[in-house]
Amino acid sequence: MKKENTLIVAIAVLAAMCAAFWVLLAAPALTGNEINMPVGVTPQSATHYGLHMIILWICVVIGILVFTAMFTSIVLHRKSRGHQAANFSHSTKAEIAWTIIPVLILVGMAVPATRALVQMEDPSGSEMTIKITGFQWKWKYEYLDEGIEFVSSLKADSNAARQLYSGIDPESVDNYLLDVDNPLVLPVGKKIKFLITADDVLHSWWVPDFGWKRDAIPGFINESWTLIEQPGTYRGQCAELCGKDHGFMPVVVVALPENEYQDWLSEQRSGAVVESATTVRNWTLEELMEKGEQVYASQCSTCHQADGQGLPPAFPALAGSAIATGNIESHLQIVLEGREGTAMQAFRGLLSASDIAAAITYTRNAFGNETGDLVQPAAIADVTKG
Ligand code: HEC
Ligand SMILES: [Cu+2]
Repeated sequence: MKKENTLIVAIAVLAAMCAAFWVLLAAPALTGNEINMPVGVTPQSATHYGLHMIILWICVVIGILVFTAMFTSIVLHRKSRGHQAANFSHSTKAEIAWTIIPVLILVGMAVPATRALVQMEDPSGSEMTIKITGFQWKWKYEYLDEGIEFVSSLKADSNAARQLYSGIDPESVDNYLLDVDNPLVLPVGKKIKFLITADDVLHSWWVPDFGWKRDAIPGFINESWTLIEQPGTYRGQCAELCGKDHGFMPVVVVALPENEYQDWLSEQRSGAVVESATTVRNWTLEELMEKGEQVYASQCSTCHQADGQGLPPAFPALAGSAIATGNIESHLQIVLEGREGTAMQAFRGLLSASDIAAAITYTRNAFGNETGDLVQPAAIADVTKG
């Protein structure tokens, strides 16, 4: 009779645990929310997903065995039933078993885990290299083999909606806080090496569908790689708390088939030609103000604020600022070279000559700074080249 009872309770506990587990697994299908990690679109992400599933199932089996034994003993061998404790001590067989079995399980898990680590750390055989630099609060991408580079920051509609008291419903913005002005465009089916660093503080470049994230550390260059298997748009975020706008520097990667990627590359190259033509001609004050307003909104307003009032003492106001209304030389100096040891970064090499000229012209004439001064892209190009 007693043996039968034990069996019944054990089966009941087992059944309850299996039921609970299946409810957990089925929940995402029922609610539409994915609780498992994504399978992703790269060899690494597939490896990580497989590894994660193997280890999950090992844990599930161990969990069911341990909890079944535990609850069976608690229920059937309880004191109120008058159960007598066994009084043996030491069992060499049991000790050998509970040492060897866990060691085997751990070794069994270490083999695929080590393989995944080795795969992750091996950028050999890559066909192109992208350098990624984290800034407060944007990413700069350099195509080292192509001589193309640009800055990628939060898209204007997200940026407008996220301002305090903007009155804009975030639900009305597509991909709110997960969209950028210039996504990183990459070809599919090519092994791509990344060199990842930062200009100011720690950041971390993370696209969940690629299966890894890598810290961006000032003064260090971290390496990683990817091989995107499916065309598409993949979104991620900065994954290292990097200051007040950490939540506003998303990562967007657009993966294109090789021929479309080549088209994009040649478009970028002709864009560079257009940009050098714009630096040669003279701009009007209206043109510079119009462009300057956009550049200011995407590059400067996170710190100096949309109305130019800044957030003193950390971020000075540009409205009425001695530098923004004073001598142009020192204004150029701080915008091009930044200010060592502060969040004011060097925009030389980060923005194009026409962007910098427009931002400076704009800040010298907006927010009541009516200097009437106008800085030409050609003047910036002269300084930044020389
Ligand atoms: C990440 C934050 C940040 C961003 C983005 C930023 N600045 Fe600054 N800026 C600062 C800080 C901090 C200072 C104060 C530096 C110091 O202590 O001297 C500053 C100082 C300045 C000053 C001098 C103001 C004064 O009166 O002392 C000017 C001009 C200026 N920034 C222009 C710009 C322009 C133009 C842009 C966009 C192209 C920009 N900044 C983007 C943080 C920022
Ligand atoms: Cu960051």
